[in-house]
Amino acid sequence: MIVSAWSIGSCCRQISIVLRSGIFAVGIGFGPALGAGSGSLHVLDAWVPAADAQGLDVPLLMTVENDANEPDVLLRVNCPFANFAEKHTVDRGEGTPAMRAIRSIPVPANKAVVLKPDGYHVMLLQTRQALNDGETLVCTIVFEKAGTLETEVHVTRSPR
Ligand SMILES: [Cu+2]
Repeated sequence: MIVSAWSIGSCCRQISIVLRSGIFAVGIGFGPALGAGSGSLHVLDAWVPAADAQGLDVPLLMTVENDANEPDVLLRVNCPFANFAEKHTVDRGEGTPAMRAIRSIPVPANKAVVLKPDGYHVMLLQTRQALNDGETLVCTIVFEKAGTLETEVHVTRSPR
C-alpha cells in the first residue's frame, strides 16, 4: 500500500512537469483527481503519520510547488478527520527549537516549499479518527491567490 501511495506522489510530479512543458491536455485531465492543484500552484506528496488512536495532534506534510511569477500564501487547511488545523513555524534560539503558530505560510514565486516538522508545517489538532497506514484521505487547502485546492493525503507509517 505504501508503495502505491508514493507512486501516486511521483505521478503528480510527472504531471506537473508535463504542465510546465506546455502539454496542457494531459495535465488538466489528471491534475484535479490527484490533488495536484490547478494553474501554476501544486500540492504534492501530502501525507500524515499513521496513528492508532483519535484525539491526537499530527503534522500534515507536503510540498507546495509554485510555478507562478508571483508569491502566494497558504492561508487555511481543512481536513475532515481533524477538528482544527494550525500553521506552524519552528523557532531556533538559544534553547531547544520550539514550534509556534503563525497566520500563514509563505510560498515564494517560482519555488517549491517543502513542509517539514523542523520548518514550516501544518499541524492537525484533535484527530477525529484513527489514521490507518496505507489509507488515503482528502484535505482542502486555501491559498490567497491560487484559491482552494483539494488534495489527497496519504497515511503512512514510514515516510521516505
Ligand atoms: Cu507544529
